[in-house]
Amino acid sequence: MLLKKTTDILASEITDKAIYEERRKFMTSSAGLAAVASLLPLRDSIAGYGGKPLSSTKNTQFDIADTLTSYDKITNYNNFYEFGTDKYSPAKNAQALTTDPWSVEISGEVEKPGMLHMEDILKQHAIEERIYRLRCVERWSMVIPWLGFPLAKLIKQARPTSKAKYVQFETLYRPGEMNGQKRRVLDWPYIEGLRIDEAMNPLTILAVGLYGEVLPKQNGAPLRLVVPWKYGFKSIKSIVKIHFTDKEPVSSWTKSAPNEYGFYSNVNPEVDHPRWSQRKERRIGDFLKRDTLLFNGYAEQVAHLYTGMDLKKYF
Ligand SMILES: Nc1nc2c(c(=O)[nH]1)N[C@H]1C(S)=C(S)[C@@H](COP(=O)(O)O)O[C@H]1N2
Ligand SMILES: [Mo]
Repeated sequence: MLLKKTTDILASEITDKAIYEERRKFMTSSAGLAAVASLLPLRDSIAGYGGKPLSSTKNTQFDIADTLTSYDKITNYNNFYEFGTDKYSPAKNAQALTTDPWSVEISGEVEKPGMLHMEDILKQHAIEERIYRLRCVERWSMVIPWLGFPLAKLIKQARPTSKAKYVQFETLYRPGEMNGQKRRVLDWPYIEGLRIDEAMNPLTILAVGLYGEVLPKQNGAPLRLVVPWKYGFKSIKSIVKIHFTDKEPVSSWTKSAPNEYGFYSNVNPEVDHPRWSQRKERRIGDFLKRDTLLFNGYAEQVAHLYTGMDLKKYF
């Protein structure tokens, strides 16, 4: 995500340069040869990156043929504004976050509001591995082997009332540990929202890990949303509150720039961002750009949610 216009241009230039430099270094170093192995498609759970292992069952229902992005890229090139506005700070700064103990408040239009403890969440839900694309609104994308479970399972437990039309999510507000929250780059806490049917869609998961291990802090430990057909910013990290409501939530990004970031934020090559086209994207690790797919390639699973809606109006 990007801030103001001038910072923006700067941020994307820095990003391109960093990728280029890194690539150049890679091409000319002896590490290049060894790293070729990591370019081969990895289709099995791979543990052993130093984090706490987490057992899971593979769910191949949504499998895609894309090559996985490396663990190194997934965990060192992040957007997590609570820990800084550049891509490289979260990997370092997020280590200050206390993620245990952790609990999530369930509130609003539900029959069973209350506090859920992270240990109980992990005990109650079978963890699956699912490989999903993630497309950032900034025109880069990754392929990530998540560990998680369908959000629908947690929602059903909470027993939403008939007034629960939307779900609002909130990230932790703890400026003592989240150094980025000392600056008002966004209106903290970070807020996101989904329509209840989007939240219940089988593709929508709460992630608790990646690459066979507990979620690294920079990727949103201990619990984050993953909504693969929407721009990356909808996939809110380090969730502490899930609130059910009859009103459309106003997300932090919509609040900061309503003409740029709408409630839906579905990946759509036909709907330009006011300042750039969304037709192409750079898969992190690739040199050439590729075409962006409608709903990030998940149209078959989710297009029905938007039948009859003008996607340019409801962007
Ligand atoms: N709380 C919070 N969640 C967040 C963000 C953030 O700044 N704060 N950034 C979003 C954006 S813009 C993207 S692209 C994804 C990045 O997820 P990743 O770092 O795991 O790839 O997280 C999203 N979730
Ligand atoms: Mo993003």
